[in-house]
Amino acid sequence: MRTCQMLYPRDTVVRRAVSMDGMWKFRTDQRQEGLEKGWTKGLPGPDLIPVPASFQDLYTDKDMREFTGDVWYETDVFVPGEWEGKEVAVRFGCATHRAKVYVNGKEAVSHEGGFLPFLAVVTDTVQYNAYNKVVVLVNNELNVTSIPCGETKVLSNGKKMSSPYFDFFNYSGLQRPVRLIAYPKEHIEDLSLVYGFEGEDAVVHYTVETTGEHLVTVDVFDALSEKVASCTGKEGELRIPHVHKWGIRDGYLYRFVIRIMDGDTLIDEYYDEIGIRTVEIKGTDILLNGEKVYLKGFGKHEDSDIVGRGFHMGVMKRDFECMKWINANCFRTSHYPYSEEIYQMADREGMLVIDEVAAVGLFKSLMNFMEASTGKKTAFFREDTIPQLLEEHLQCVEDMICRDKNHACVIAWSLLNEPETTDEAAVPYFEKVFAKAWEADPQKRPRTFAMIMNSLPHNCKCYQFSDFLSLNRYYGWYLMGGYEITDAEAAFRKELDAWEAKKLDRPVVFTEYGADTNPAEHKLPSVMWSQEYQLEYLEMCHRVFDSYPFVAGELVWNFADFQTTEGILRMNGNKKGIFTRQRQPKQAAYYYRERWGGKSR
Ligand code: GCB
Repeated sequence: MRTCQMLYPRDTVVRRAVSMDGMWKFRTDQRQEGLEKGWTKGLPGPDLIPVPASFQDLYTDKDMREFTGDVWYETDVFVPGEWEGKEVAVRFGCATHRAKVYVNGKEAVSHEGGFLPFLAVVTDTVQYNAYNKVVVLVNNELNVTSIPCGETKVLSNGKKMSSPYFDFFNYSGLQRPVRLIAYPKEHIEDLSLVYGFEGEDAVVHYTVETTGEHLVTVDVFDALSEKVASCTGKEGELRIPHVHKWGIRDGYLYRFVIRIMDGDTLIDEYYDEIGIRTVEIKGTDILLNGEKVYLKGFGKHEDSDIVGRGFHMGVMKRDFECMKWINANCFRTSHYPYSEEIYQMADREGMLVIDEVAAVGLFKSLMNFMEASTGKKTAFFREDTIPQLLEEHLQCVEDMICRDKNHACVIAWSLLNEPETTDEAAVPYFEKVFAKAWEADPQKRPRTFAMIMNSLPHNCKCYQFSDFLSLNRYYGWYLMGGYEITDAEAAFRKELDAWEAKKLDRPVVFTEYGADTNPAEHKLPSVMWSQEYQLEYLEMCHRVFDSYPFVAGELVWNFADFQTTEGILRMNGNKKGIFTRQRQPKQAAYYYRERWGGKSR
């Protein structure tokens, strides 16, 4: 278990969190000579780049944008003398896809996986009251044993190139905030919460993990800072009278303050802002606080001009404003866990989130979403690389749930995107992944995975694992697009009839449907890629959704246009956005604003 590094860094009486964001030294390592040449002690060259950001779109040179291999970052950080006696660590929001961290020339940690936080504990390596050198070696190569999956090609000129098995640009680097943190030696490692309601009150069962045996206290404060409940012990029950439940566009948060006490002496203190709500599936309904909700919103990406996948507070704010304007209530963190600040914002804004782990590309193809439509099978889960991939996948599921389990906004876990499911060999793999999520989540939230076009009622071997079915469907785009759209609608209905006939008694959510649209293209009558066709396509899909009572949500693909690898199917990126990459509305956005504003299924 790597629990303690998942707590979001906060300042309290006995904890410190200092931002290390800013301009860092940077260097690509084409010939992989950095280690030999001693770059762990400091980088040659004057180049500086911002952290957090993806490095790819900052330069004007194509070799930099496409760079695949090792890149190095360096900064100096001052460690205050008064921190001596505490644990000291550098906390990375993420390093994509893997990293080794060196502090004052010594390796502090090595981490695999590009979308979750990790700590380099440096208590005994740093010099106090002095500047310390932090060097990070980041590698962004894709392969089939780490998630997401892909390949690294070597071109005839010797340069490497990323070939993702997925449809988003392989942005990488230090893309999220980095902080220097200090916390007590005996400390709080984890907090888990489970909610129930009794009349007007909430009953909150809590568990606190600490590294010692001193007394633990928990106090709960409402939004006016009035204490509303308290309890002692590592495990217990808190009763919050007249609870203000967290809900859609009603992001009411309580402050939970946890302390470790030695008599009157404070050993550790941590707090979190918590929304109290329940989520469950009942028959074909998704219930929030016991009431049926219909999910309206998007599959998103962390993606914007210049900073790529880098966390940018302005972009986050704009995205939430656009989602509220259009009357959305939900988004999926396709196709990886997002930066922690985004979940905090969703908690505050009362926005529902389906949290997805980066298990995308588990289908051996560079264009899986295309080839799958043709019914192609690849026997992905029969490869001998699968045990290693599974190990990594399970670790990421555990880390994601550990990081995000206390967010009210997270209503479900998406454990894979568009894996191959038509081969029996997938079944034992799925079994383990779904069991891991169940075991890791104290709230036992619904689990799902996003199903590719060829995972159909008659051939999908894995849908039974999902508490609600998540369908990615492109009838009328990849299949039977344009004037054939009437046949697309008939085929779409035929598939849904076949799901209905299975009497699954579970909700179905459309986690993807969409049509590429050039915002500059208008054409009457419509052609594919025009704004008019996007609307016709969406209206067709909605006619279908509205005819089946077990449909519990529609998350259109995508919130905004986003960058992908270049190719003949992508015009400088995927254009299925309802907003442009600059977050301006396409015509379809006004249509959604009306549909979602009025919809109460
Ligand atoms: C999918 C994938 C998504 C793609 C999308 C598309 O099925 O899950 O990553 O971007 O289709 O636009 O083709």
